[in-house]
Amino acid sequence: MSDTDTVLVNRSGGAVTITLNRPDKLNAFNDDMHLALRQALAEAREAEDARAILLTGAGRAFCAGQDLGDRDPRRGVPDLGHTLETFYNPTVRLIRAIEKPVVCAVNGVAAGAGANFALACDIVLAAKSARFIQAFCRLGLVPDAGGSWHLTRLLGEARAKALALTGEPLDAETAERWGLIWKAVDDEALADEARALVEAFAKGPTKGYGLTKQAIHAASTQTLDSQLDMERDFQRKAGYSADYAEGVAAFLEKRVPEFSGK
Ligand code: T3D
Repeated sequence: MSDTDTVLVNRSGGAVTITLNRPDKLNAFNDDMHLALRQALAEAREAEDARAILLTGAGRAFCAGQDLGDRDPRRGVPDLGHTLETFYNPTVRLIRAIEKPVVCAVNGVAAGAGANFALACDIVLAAKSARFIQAFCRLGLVPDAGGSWHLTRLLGEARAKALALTGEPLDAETAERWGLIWKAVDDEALADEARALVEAFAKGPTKGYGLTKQAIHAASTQTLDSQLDMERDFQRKAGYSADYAEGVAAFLEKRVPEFSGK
């Protein structure tokens, strides 16, 4: 790890903290940061002893979306469909597919794809001073990195359209009240609260968490009937896990469970 790394990775027990690290650019994405983030997420996904992930930003911002310095039209017109396919979409798909909790600590402004990467995570905590900005309309673009999907599902069409068409900043407390994020916390408490959450997840029943994520993801596209079948199948799998046996044993023995993640 060096100060010039665009993404910093820190492992503490089963908790992996991934920090976007271009603070001078408000952690805007260049190609290098895209690839480094994807590699860090993929490694955390694969490592059996990595059991929970925290994504956050260095400095005063979480992420200002695409680095617009790399999009100067005087140097040629970019194919943005290609950049979404190559850089943004694989990372959103990866975050959703990780069968471990992914927490996002939005430590400051989250704009454009930066806001929408946060929404792709499982649990979003934000500093009260943070703002979520669907900045795309200011550039003549459409919300990407899953934004049109997450905003609409989490907020409904009226609020999704208003945020996307006006580009108005949404403060963290309103985002919490509207159900866009889990919690807005005092700025000085954000890092500790996020770390505590991820450390708790890192000691939790990882297999059950993974299946829970999958079931909730499936819910928006399935009928109740199909969802009930899925719950039956997932519960069967969860019931065979070592963590289920440990959870029940700990309850019966009136002690705190020690989950292995298996
Ligand atoms: O292109 C594709 O591949 C398609 C995909 C697109 C995905 C997207 O994310 S499109 C949306 C891109 N992002 C934006 O439009 C946001 C642009 N930034 C802002 O609107 C503002 O910076 C913020 C609202 C985020 C924060 O405002 P403020 O006043 O707190 O900070 P600032 O002074 O504007 O920025 C501080 C520095 O960061 C400044 O650099 P300087 O002047 O100190 O050298 C600024 O230029 C730089 N910066 C901020 N955002 C970006 C950026 N540099 C490059 N790209 C940025 N996105």
